[in-house]
Amino acid sequence: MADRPDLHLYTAATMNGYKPVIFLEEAGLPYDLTHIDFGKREQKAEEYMRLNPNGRIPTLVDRAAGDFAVFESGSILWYLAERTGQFLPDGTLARSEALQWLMFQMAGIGPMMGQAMFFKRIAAPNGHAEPYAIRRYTKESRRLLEVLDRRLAGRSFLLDQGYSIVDMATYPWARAWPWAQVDVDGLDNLAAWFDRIDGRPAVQRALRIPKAVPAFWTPGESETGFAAENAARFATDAKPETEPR
Ligand SMILES: N[C@@H](CCC(=O)N[C@@H](CS)C(=O)NCC(=O)O)C(=O)O
Repeated sequence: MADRPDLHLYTAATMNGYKPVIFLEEAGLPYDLTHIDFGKREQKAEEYMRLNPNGRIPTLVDRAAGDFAVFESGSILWYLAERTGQFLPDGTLARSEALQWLMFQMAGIGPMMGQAMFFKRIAAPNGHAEPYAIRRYTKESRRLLEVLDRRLAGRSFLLDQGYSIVDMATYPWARAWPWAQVDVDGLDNLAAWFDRIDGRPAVQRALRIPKAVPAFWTPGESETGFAAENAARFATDAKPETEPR
C-alpha cells in the first residue's frame, strides 16, 4: 500500500513498550502501530515470532529496508537513532559512552526493576508471595537508581551531549519507581531529571500510546483496577506449572 508509513511498531503499554514510542514522537516520524494483546498471547503467535524470536514486545519493522525487523528495545532505539541521525552523539568515545549507559539500562535497571515489579505486582497477587525476592530486587533497584543519581550530578541528561536515546530507554523504568515501590528519597538529581523529562510534550504524548497507564507513574485511584488487570495479563508467568516457552 503506497501511503503506509515506512516504520511499523508492535508494542504495548509497558516500560519497554514505551521506549520506541517516545523516540518516534520526539522525532516526529510517521509510523503505524500494532497493539499486542498479552491477554490473547499475541506476542507468542508464530507470525509475530518470525519478527521477534524472543516473543516479546517491542518490535520495529522498517518497510523501507525490505521489512527489516528489529527486536530488543535498546536495539530499536539505536536503529532509529542511526537511521535518522538524531538523539545519539557522534564519535567513537561518545558512542561508547552512550552504549555503556544503554547497556546499564538494558542489563541492570530494566531487569532488576522488572523483577521487583514482577514479585510484587504479578507473583504475589497470583498466590506466590516471595518476600526474599521482593527485598532483593527492591534493594538492587534502589542501588541502581543511586548510580543514576550520581551520574546526573551536574548533568541535565545522562550523556554530556544532551537528551538522547539513553534517557528514552532509562526514563520509563526509573520513573516507574512508585509502581515498583522503590524508595527514591534523597535522590535529588534523579528527581530533577524526572521533572525535565516529564515536561517534554513528546514524552507525555508517548505515555498515552498505545494506552495510558498512569498507575505506573503515580499510583492513586486508578491503581486498584490497573493492578488487577496487570496481575491478570501476566498471570501465566506466575504459575509454577507453566512450561518454559
Ligand atoms: N529485553 C527486551 C525485553 C522485552 C520484554 O520483556 N517485553 C515484555 C513487556 S515489557 C513482554 O513482551 N512481555 C510479554 C511476555 O513476556 O510474554 C526488550 O527490551 O525489548
